[in-house]
Amino acid sequence: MAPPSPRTAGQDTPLDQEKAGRQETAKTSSIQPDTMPPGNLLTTNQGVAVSDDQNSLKAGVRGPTLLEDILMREKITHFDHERIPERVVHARGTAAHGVFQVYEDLSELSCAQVFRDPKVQTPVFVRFSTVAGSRGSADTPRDVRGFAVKFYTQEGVWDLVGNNMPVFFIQDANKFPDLIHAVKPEPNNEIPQAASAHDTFWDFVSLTPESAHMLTWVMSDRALPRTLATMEGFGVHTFRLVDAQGGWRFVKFHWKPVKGVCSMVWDESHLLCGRDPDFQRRDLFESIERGDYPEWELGLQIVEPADEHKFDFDLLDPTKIIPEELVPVRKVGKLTLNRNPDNYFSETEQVAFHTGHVVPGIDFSNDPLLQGRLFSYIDTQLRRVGPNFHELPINRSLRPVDNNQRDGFGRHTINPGKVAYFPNSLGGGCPMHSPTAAAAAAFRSVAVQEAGAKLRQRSESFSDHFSQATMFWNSMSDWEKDHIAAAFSFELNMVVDQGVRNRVMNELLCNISPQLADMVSGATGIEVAPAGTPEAPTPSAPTPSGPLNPKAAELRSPALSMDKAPPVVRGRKIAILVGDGVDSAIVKTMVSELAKAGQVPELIGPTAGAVIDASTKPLAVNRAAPNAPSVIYDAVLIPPGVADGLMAMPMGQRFIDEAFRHGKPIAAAGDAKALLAKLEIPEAEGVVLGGNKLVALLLDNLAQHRFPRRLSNLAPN
Ligand code: HDE
Repeated sequence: MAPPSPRTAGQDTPLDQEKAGRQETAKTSSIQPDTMPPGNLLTTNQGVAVSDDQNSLKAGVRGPTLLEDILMREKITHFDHERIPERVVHARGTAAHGVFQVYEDLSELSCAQVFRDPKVQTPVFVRFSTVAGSRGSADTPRDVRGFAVKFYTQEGVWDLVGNNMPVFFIQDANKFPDLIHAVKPEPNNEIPQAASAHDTFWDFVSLTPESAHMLTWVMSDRALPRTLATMEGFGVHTFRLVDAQGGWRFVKFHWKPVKGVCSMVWDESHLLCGRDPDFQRRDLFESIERGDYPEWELGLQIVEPADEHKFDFDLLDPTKIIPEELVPVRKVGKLTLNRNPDNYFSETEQVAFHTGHVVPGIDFSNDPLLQGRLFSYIDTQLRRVGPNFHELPINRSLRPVDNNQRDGFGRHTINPGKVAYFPNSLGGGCPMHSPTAAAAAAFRSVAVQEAGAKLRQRSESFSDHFSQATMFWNSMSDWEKDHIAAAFSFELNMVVDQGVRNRVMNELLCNISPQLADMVSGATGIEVAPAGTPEAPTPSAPTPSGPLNPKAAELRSPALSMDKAPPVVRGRKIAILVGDGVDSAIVKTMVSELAKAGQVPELIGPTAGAVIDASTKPLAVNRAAPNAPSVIYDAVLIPPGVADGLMAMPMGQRFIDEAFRHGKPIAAAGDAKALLAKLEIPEAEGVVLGGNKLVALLLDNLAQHRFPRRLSNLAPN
């Protein structure tokens, strides 16, 4: 076969056409020189044209391959080195480009340029991740989600490396390797993948009472975000914002999703791990492609230095939140993700975050977890990506880098001249310190007074491990409590060691809430025993909790509950079940009404291709029912004329049954009554039967997201 003829100069490639109309930012143009669309002719890495890429160089057509085959050896060697070590945590991730813009000048809080000018759009790259799973694991296990934002500011790179939960399991960075060794697959058999439901994790946390608060979050539906666009983000630690005069305040960073916080139920996320392990990355990718850009508002909680000690917890303790009712979250700007990466490896995999990447105007607190992270991230990037990680296009600062660091693996920059030291006279003294006049533009640590004995000790002010866990529990609605208790029960029923089970019950759950302990006891058979009477001698926790707070039962923070209607209902995926004999005119109207309302309708038929409508014409479907599980949709619509066909179709029935059990809105034409009765679907909230108002009724119900009170038992089955 003749090879395809090369494109003529100036002709648009398919990639050029794909990129037309994309949003451009300073970062896009900065990485443009490194973005290489495919050219016309194959070359080696040295730019030498290749005449044959199909056959290796051999001594005779049937002879041995020659060591001299420079083409094959270069190609295979590069292939052998295609992987970099995966992240030790947060290996499974997905990312997008976007912009951040403040609503108003915040220079009274911070001299960082990113906060000062509401006209400036700062380019960002945001990577979302799970923590425990390997790179090839699923998107939707019960887990914390990473929410790492790289701001390419005019003053250098700022990384806000946060999570979708505002607290953490441990108070001191030195415990991190233990926590991760405990939650990762057990080292003898590498089981289980991406799951905390095993003995070593619960053993560790049962002896680490400071984990109690985080455990309530991780066992809640916050650990099962429906999409990445519907989860909150948090900087977790207390940081400092610094103004141009060197004045500073404490700050906690929040990301509030414009679409609201929506989660799945456990059974659904469990099923998704198998039915569509790429569910969340696909959702992010597709929503950006169709122009439904995920957005978050940046929120700040500001605490004046004089108020540092006015709370009944320590601001430096990362297992504590500042309840929003005590310090309101001020929304100061918006993050919009508007462009998918061009290449997963070059961008999403090689992006290297570091809590220590800050710009003038942002500084750290003494939170011992944050302090340890300041060491770990640079260390991990050196190991994972190499000493010149900052030179890779995705990591490169928009502001030119100028210093005397040289060489190392993969050095990109060619630094001419003989001067690579400071101070120097041979290079005219350059590069030199920022002049004092430009002091605000140079990084300076806040000159806070620090004095104290050298010691390894936890502050007494960190010792109340349970009050906020109790507050979290108290703030949940009835269904949220059911889900939390079901999650603890599921996990503890996976734990084999009786001592560990007892310890979690009696040393954690009983101290969080007797109600929670009772619910979990009923579902696991673990007895609630008076503290100190375990069956086996219990090793005591190395950092025991202080006395329990007698007022904890009264603590509440309504902002913590997810039992609120999402403010924006957009981009929901609606399955319209169709079959032969369907009224295609009605279906087309439904599709257009849903699309007009910003939703994503898809027609599901018994097979791929088309169904034959009532007037014997083909109606194209988007997917075949066996390949389109209900878990990937947010609601189901059963148009008129298909109920009889569905009655005979187990796959369709399973679809509806699952949607019901997962609390999703179901809208069915009147003739589906018998079908719903056959499936034992009662006239419950979120289930509507109707005629021509079906779409309107469905849209009303979509605004609720889910109807979790429909069934109390949502454990996997
Ligand atoms: Fe991380 N964490 N972490 N972490 N973390 C990493 O850095 C670490 C912690 C977070 O999308 C690693 O590049 C220590 C809290 C995110 O690339 C590593 C401690 C929070 C990501 C590391 C923590 C996070 C990471 C592994 C305890 C929320 C993914 C790969 C002191 C505020 C970033 C890497 C991305 C990644 C260390 C605790 C968030 C090993 C030592 C608390 C979102 O450096």
